[in-house]
Parts: sequence; C-alpha cells; structure tokens
Amino acid sequence: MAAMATAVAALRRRGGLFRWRARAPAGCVRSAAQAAAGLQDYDLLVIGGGSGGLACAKEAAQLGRNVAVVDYVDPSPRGTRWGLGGTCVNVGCIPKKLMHQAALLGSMIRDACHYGWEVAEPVPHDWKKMAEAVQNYVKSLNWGHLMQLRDKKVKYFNIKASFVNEHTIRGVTNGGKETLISADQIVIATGGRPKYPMHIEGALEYGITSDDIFWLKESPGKTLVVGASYVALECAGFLAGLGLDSTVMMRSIPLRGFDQQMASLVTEHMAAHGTRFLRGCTPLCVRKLPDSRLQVTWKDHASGREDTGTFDTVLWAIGRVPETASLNLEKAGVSVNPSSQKIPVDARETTSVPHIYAIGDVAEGRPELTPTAILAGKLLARRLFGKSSVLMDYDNVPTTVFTPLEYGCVGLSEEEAVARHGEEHIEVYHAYYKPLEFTVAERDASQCYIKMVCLREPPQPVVGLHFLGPSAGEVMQGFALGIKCGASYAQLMQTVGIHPTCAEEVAKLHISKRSGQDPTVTGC
Ligand code: FAD
Ligand code: NA7
Repeated sequence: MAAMATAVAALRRRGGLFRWRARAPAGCVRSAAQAAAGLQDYDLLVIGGGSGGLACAKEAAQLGRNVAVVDYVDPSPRGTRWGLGGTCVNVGCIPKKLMHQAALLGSMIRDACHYGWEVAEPVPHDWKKMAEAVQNYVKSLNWGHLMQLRDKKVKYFNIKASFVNEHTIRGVTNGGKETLISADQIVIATGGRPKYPMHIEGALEYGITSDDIFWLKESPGKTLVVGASYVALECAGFLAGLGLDSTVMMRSIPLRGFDQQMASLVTEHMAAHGTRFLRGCTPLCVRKLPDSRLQVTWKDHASGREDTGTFDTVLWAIGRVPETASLNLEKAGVSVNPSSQKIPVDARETTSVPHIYAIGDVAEGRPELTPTAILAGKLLARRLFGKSSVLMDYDNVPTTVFTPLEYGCVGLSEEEAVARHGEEHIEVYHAYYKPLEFTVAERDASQCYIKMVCLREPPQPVVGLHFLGPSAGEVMQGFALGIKCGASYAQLMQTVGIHPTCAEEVAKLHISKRSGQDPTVTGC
C-alpha cells in the first residue's frame, strides 16, 4: 500500500495520473492497478462530515461534480460514539437545544399553575426518557445525512483521513482497512473536540465533556461544570433547569468575548435560579470516593485556600482543540498555527496550499458556529465549481447563548464598540423590560434587558444589538438582517413593533446610557 502511494505521488508530481483521472466522467474511471489499490478519484474530497463539510460536499455535487466525503468519529475517552453529521448534530447544538427545551418546559409547568392548569406537585423529571428521545432524534438525523449524501451521489467513506501528499489521503476504517483517495481539490472540515485539563489528576479518568453529557443513559446527578464560556453555562443551565444540583467553577470572567454587562446578567439570572457559582476558582484534582462519588479539590484564588466538594459528575467545558494533529498536514504542505493548532486561511478559505481549503471550527479566526461553517462550505463549493466569486462575510454574525434566560446578540459588544470607535462616538440605548408572559406567572424579570449599540452621529447606524430574554434566537434573527443591511437607530424608531411581544421592546428603546435616565420600563 505504501509503495503504491509513493508511485501515485511520483506520477502525480509529474502531472500525469491526476490530470488524466480528474477529467474522467464521474465515478467510473479506475484502472485495474488503482482499483486493486483501492484508489478513488474525485473532483472534490471533503475531510469531515460535519456542518461545513456536508454543506460543501452537497453543494459541489449539486453543481455536477464528483465528490467524496470522509468522516470518522474517534470515541470520547469515556467511550461515547456517534454517527454522521459532526459536532452540531451529535454532541452540540441539536441535543443541547433539546435538553434546554426540556428544562424550559419545567419552568412552563410551574407557570401553568398560575394560568389555571392543575398540575400535581411535585413534577419529577425522567432523564432516561428525555435522553432516549433526544438520542433517537439525533440518530434519525445521522440517517437523514446518509440518505442525503446517497441522493446527491456524494460518495461517503467512514474512514479516518490523513494526508499522504497534497492530492491524496489515506483513510483507515474502524477495522484497520486502508484506502487511498485522491482529488483535485480538498476541503478540510474536521472541526474540534473538547479539551481535557491533562495536568489535573483524575481529570481524564473521572471527568466527562460535552461529547458525553448528551449520550448519558442515566442522570448525571449533582454536577460540577468547569469553565465559564457558553458551552459551560448552557450545560449548567439546563442541568439546573431539570432540577439537578449544578455548580459552575469559573476561573475568571463569564462568556469571554461577549458583552460583559450582558454576561453578568446571564450569570446573575442563573445564580438566582438554582446554579451555584464558584468564582475565581480552579480545580486541582478529582478523586473517586469508595461510594463512587467524585471528590474535587480546588483552589480559591481570592482567599488562597483549598476547598473540596463532592459531585456525581464533573464536566470539563474548558474549550476545544481543533482536529488537526492526526491529519499529517505537513505531508501536504498545509501550515498550522502552532499555538492554536488551527489552520490559517485567507478570505477564500484557502490554506497555504492553493487547492486545499479549510472551513468551520478548524479554520483560524472563524466563529465556531454551525451556520457560518455551512454557509462558508456552500460558498466555497460555488466558487470552486459554480463560477461564483462571492466570499463568506464573517461580519455581523448573530448568535444565541441558550442559557435559562437566553442571550442573543449580533455585531459589536459595548466594549468592542468603545475600543473601535471611542466612547464619545458611541450611543447606547437600553431598557429593562418585563415579558407579558412573566406577569401572570409572577416570574422574576430582573435580568430581562436589551441594549443597542449605535454610532452617535445621526442616523446612528446600529453596530451591535444584545437581547436577554425568552426566545432570544427567534428575536435576533430578523434584527440581524436589518443590521446586516445597515439599519440605523433612526430607522428602527420608524419600525412598528408587534404587540405584545418581547421583540417589540427593541423598537421601543429610547433611553440612552449617556442620559443617565432609569432604563426600567413599566407598562405598555
Ligand atoms: P464538525 O461539525 O465538528 O465536524 C467535523 C467532523 O470531522 C466530525 O464528524 C469529526 O469526527 C470528523 N473528523 C475529524 N477528523 C477527521 C479525520 N481525520 N478523518 C475523518 N473525519 C474526521 N453552534 C451553533 O451555531 N449553535 C449552537 O447552539 C451551538 N451549540 C454548541 C453546543 C456545544 C456543546 C458544542 C460543542 C458546539 C456548539 N456549537 C453551536 C458549535 C458547532 O457545533 C460547531 O461550530 C460546528 O459543528 C462546526 O462544524 P465543522 O463542520 O467545522 O465541524
Ligand atoms: P471557550 O470558549 O474556549 O471557553 C473556555 C472556558 O473554559 C473559559 O471560560 C475559560 O476561562 C475556561 N478554562 C479554560 N481552561 C481552563 C482551566 N484549565 N481551568 C478552568 N477553566 C478553564 O470554550 P467552550 O468549550 O465553552 O466553547 C468553545 C466553542 O465550542 C464555542 O465557541 C462554541 O462555538 C462551541 P478563561 O476565560 O480563559 O479564564
């Protein structure tokens, strides 16, 4: 196999084999030698069948190209495995949002009593039942992705890829069988995996990550979530919402990179609704007690003291590592940033090798979000095969943090706007508001807050919008379009609200921070 790869590489360097095979009709050219060696030939090879990779492959196939996708999931250190579709489908957005929904339903059941429903208390939650339903749905998505690839005539290989040279990869199946695949253009869309703090005793042995939490068959019980970015807060939030004892260990600030006033309100709301926060603390070790519970020792940096606590589950949510280490990128000449391990790309998503591209979480400087990976993948395929020159625009990408009180945003944080434009050139409009649904239910709305960051000069273009409240993602999507189209505060004030909604509160913002007026809104 290795000899064959070398021969193929030599041929390719001379320009013979590759060019001849790339011109051949889709899927039907294989010399006896190639077939014997398991060689394939494609216009496009996509490494990674997640959000970005699948979108790119399907678009290229739709444009009439001969496309292959290779996808392989290494089981988590805990042994969790899943199918085709990548992080979002299996261990990210989808199961996360469904478990968030399960938690929200708990609050709604409590609200229901106020609206006349006679719900017998207590209302227990069955993790097993929820997890099974979520997992079955995810499995249906895995199947759906397989079917879509088949329908679009994209060849799928369940193999782990590494480069042999700049046009060829070696794929290895679960059983160790090797395949060589070559292609004209190659897209790397291998995403990332959760990080473990390897320096902490017991971290790998006893801890789990977001790769495991959604696939647990039994309730995680009392859980310590280490980390304070959005994966950590979302997980801690839904666990608390499901009635579990949930603690977040935060070493510095919450939601680094997000508007910090909004981030504080998010954690304030979580703390007021059942999540415990250990601020300024870092874990030191995890030990298993004779009763199988986990004893965590941590350092409290403010007091300098060490403390311990006992948990059923420790969830590491301390960031993600891009999946580049096992790709043998050096064999293809693809550069990697040694500190981030991500792949630097230009505006066309091109790596240091002109026919090799990187999209999604593995690419340097890109938002780690599904819709950006999908759109980048589609646009790349259209540029490669559809005569398009449209580039992905990574500005004003909206997103939502699905904490118990959701936080949606688009554009600049207040800190970024000040740093970029200077405080004197920024006008911030803000308001606290009470969702109508909260009134009868006697829900606390202390953290329902909206902030619009504008340039000060009329018509005051909106450079950032931040919304904390129910259905934040649904609220933000439409406003994101407005901001993408260059909406100004003046135009927003001419926009008629939809009454009675939370979204209309955005169109009612009239108090600037500079005015010093009380932003607490009362009545209609
Ligand atoms: P991935 O979807 O990760 O796909 C990469 C695929 O490549 C994987 O299947 C991987 O196993 C495979 N692979 C890796 N190496 C190889 C190899 N050598 N050979 C073959 N295959 C390989 N984003 C949102 O927009 N909204 C959310 O609400 C949201 N929630 C999230 C919640 C959590 C808990 C997490 C972890 C992430 C969340 N994200 C969310 C982020 C989103 O999931 C990612 O940004 C997105 O999946 C990235 O897509 P991708 O195509 O870059 O990579
Ligand atoms: P992020 O966004 O990289 O955040 C990591 C969080 O974990 C952050 O709060 C860090 O604190 C904290 N962290 C990092 N290392 C440690 C150690 N050793 N001990 C304690 N706390 C630590 O990671 P996420 O997994 O939440 O999200 C990554 C992406 O995945 C995200 O963009 C989504 O799109 C999906 P810090 O702020 O550095 O003090």
